[in-house]
Amino acid sequence: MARYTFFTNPMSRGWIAWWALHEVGADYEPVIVDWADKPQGLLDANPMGKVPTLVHHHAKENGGDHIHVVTEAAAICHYLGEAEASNYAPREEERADYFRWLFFAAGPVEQAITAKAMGFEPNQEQQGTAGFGSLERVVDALDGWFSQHAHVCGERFTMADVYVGAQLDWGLRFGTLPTRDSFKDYVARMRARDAYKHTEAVCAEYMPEENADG
Ligand SMILES: N[C@@H](CCC(=O)N[C@@H](CS)C(=O)NCC(=O)O)C(=O)O
Repeated sequence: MARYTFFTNPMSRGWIAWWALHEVGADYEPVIVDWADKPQGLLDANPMGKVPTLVHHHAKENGGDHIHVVTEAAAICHYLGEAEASNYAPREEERADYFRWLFFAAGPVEQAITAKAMGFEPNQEQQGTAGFGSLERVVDALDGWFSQHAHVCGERFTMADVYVGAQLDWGLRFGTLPTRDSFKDYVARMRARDAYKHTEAVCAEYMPEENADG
């Protein structure tokens, strides 16, 4: 049995965890989820029935014989960095930037993009209550950071770049984020990574035919 069972779908946020699995070189078995007929194994692991969902099998021979379930793409990125003892987990001096932007991307960035896509734009008063403020403020904050830093933690790539990079990548690809030079440069660096390119190739194999070219 593979070390991880990975519930995913090629047309989903599962892509982020897929990329993370490849960055750390994890041993995993993908289970492609049909939205209309979700496998019981997914529903048992995650009552939300959402992907990505990762099941970490701890083998008896390693003193284990139990599983750990990790959901939420951002959590999966970090978990894999630690569990696989990856060089991409944050170092002591990187933790502030790492957690700050990882949580910023999973919270305010995701909420701001979703709210706008669904037709909700908070007025001035509502911006004080909405955790993301407004999409413009979120975008300016990210632009400010990536105009000064090559990665979330500066010079070095970490697992936070998988999540933040995927958010910006998708934002530019689908036009849900405005184009800024800093975003384009950062995303180009992410797309040039071997694990990113490998994920594109692997994912394409599972893509339904009508979406395979685009
Ligand atoms: N907060 C979750 C969101 C996961 C999510 O919404 N996944 C969607 C696909 S992108 C899904 O599984 N949708 C199927 C459903 O809700 O039934 C994360 O960041 O991983």
